[in-house]
Amino acid sequence: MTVRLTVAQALVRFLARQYTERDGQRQRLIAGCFGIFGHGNVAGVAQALLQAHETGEADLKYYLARNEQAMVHASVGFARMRNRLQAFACTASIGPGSTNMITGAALATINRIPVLLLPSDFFATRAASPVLQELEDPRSYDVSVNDAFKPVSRYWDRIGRPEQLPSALLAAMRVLTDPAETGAVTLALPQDVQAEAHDWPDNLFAERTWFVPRPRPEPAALNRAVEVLRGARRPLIVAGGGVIYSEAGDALRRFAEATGIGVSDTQAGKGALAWDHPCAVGGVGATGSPVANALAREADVVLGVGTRYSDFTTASRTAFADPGVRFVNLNVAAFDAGKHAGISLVADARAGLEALTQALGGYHVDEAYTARGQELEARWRPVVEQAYHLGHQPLPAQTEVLGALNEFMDTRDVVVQAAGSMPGDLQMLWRARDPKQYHVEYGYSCMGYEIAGGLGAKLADPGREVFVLVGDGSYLMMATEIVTAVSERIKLNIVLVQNQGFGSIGSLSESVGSQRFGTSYRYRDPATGMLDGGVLPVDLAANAASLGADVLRTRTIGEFRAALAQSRASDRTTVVYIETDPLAPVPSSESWWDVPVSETSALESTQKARAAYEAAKRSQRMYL
Ligand SMILES: Cc1ncc(C[n+]2csc(CCOP(=O)(O)OP(=O)(O)O)c2C)c(N)n1
Ligand SMILES: [Mg+2]
Repeated sequence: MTVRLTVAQALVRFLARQYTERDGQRQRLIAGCFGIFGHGNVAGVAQALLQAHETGEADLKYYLARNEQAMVHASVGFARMRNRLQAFACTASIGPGSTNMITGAALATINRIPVLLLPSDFFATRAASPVLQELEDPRSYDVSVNDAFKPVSRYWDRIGRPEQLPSALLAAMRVLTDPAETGAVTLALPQDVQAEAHDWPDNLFAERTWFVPRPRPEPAALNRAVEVLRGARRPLIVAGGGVIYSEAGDALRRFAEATGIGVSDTQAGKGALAWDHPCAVGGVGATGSPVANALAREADVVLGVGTRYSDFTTASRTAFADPGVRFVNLNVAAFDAGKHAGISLVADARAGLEALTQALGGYHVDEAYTARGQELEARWRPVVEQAYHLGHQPLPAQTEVLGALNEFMDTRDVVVQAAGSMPGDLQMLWRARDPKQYHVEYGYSCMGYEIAGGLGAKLADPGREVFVLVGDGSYLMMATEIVTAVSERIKLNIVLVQNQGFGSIGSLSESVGSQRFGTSYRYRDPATGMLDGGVLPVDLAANAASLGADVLRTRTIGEFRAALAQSRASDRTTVVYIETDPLAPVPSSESWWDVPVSETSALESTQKARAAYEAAKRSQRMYL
């Protein structure tokens, strides 16, 4: 039996009938479709979505985004909240609509989060070429702007003929649902092919379940890992995002309790173990806590679980300073498990931790070593308390805003952030109580992720309050999805932190000898020729109100706390606005990040920074 549908209609019908299943729980794989229509998809995918809705046949709920990059971010926020078991599709018109998604694709792939991208493409027949927005590469008519998705996609295909669709769809679903391979999946859809009819075998549209595996470690690899761990005197766990996606928090806690090994976390892994668990030692690496970093420096064995060991996690390969340090890497992706010449333990985080707990029976670190972690932690806690309640004047410190939010939030509430000075402050200071509470996108650290990602997180779990933290720079880059939130009546709490520019890059600039050059949003001063004149007459709170959000302006931490309560009580998207001092003090992570400083310079500030850089660089090492 066959059924006659256009390529776009077949695509939508297929996507609506895909499911994932893990641990006996089954859910739709493609939960909905974000989109922005143009001539590339208005007659193809748009018609198919409309028809599916009107007939009630294989509906795929459509959400109109305001920016294509943002809709990919929202999809990532969604899929991350759903532990990669569900994803969104994104349809875009050809040309700029499609290429706007490339940044989102890179973000998804780097964070290992599934998203299905459906950029439109120029005519496969070339009947009207060059169509509006077609690239026209004189070397080859086969090239389109969508080729630029290739390096940032885990699967890429162009559907030049209807017959190619079934195999492309199966490959796309496989990659989306494979925890080791997942990321952005791109199916470029020429606009004429979208509208072309074909007779499809009807079993293409049978409900299909993609079983998300929990691969167990190979026994020999497990033995190798156990041998190294049994010999460890000062081991440390680095818990990454993989622990959370695998829902391995309990397995991690049981492993830590059985062995007494301290658990540090990465940006993606924070919350895997509640902050106040006796084995929790806080964030590790360049923006981590001095507790985890002291233990990392001394560690003889590092057990990385579900981590990709970014430069922030390893402090650019200076965090682990013991000359004989060895790595055991439990990861579902062999690529990550093999890093730092570690013992590769390719497995699902939960299955792997359970196997390790059993195989390591009887092993426990020395009491003295446990006591050392607890002692460091006891000294660190008052430092956090102080940062939370600094009483900085006249403007509050950002750490006070984060502290007030941390103290205000319920266990199940979610905080969303991505770029600027906040991810660092958060990784060091945030006290996460639930595996889904801390949602900081720090694989791509993309300014503009915050509001869009928050929208996706809220769509994924409407029962949780979502608190988006966004700096003025990120806000200016992409506040667009406030409008989507308003039109969909999706309630977000947005904390807008105004510090007149780039607090983060300002202090980084200072540390590399570049004197905060070009990092504040100020008038150009005619006397200096630099952007260090007066404060601009820019009112981001008024901007947010103009986009349809309720806005609460606050000046003090007391007002801020009251506004948070008001925002939570409301059912409308609310922006809580507060101005902070970008120069307020922040505790030190006692760590380092490799940002190369000019080797030669006419500026004294740069020369000084270079000397410090060379000294720090000496402690960097290859883990071989
Ligand atoms: C899209 C993008 N462009 C540039 C950067 C580099 N960058 C990192 S943080 C930052 C400034 C962020 O400003 P803001 O949101 O106000 O946060 P603040 O640093 O003031 O905390 C910049 C430009 C980035 N991460 N993402
Ligand atoms: Mg700022």
